[in-house]
Amino acid sequence: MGSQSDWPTMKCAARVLDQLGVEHDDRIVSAHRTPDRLHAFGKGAADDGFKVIIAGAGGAAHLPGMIAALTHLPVLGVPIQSRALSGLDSLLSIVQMPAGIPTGTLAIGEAGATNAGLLAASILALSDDALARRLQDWRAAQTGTVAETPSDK
Ligand code: RP5
Repeated sequence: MGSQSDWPTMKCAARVLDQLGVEHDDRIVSAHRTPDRLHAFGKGAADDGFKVIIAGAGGAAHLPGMIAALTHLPVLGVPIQSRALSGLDSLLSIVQMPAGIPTGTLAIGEAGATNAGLLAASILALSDDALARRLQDWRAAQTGTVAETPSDK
């Protein structure tokens, strides 16, 4: 993620990966404030054993696209809900990538972070049958939480 301030949102991705038993490494890498860290991380990610990268950033959200420019690994971008423009700035910064450097773009905020975790797990599950079963179980459990009728709690 681009900042410590992104962590409350990006925790949602970490939480779902924990639930699915997927190992993850949570880091702050800012495209603007730590460009050398960004370059080293993006260039080294594949050799360092990463398989999928979830990049959350807000405002002028260049982090996902810049990481995608530096690695062939799949990059999933999460637009953080910014204070000034509610995340529309983040969304547009991430989604409009030029042809040739794909960056998957999720929804703004916590839903996007949760779904980025699930999507990363789906990608990893293509070559991990046990994870595929855990993912199916997770989805079934979610379905089981949805009541057929509303209640006054
Ligand atoms: C981006 O700037 C970060 O991803 C964050 O969403 C936004 C604001 O960062 P802070 O000023 O809160 O550190 O780089």
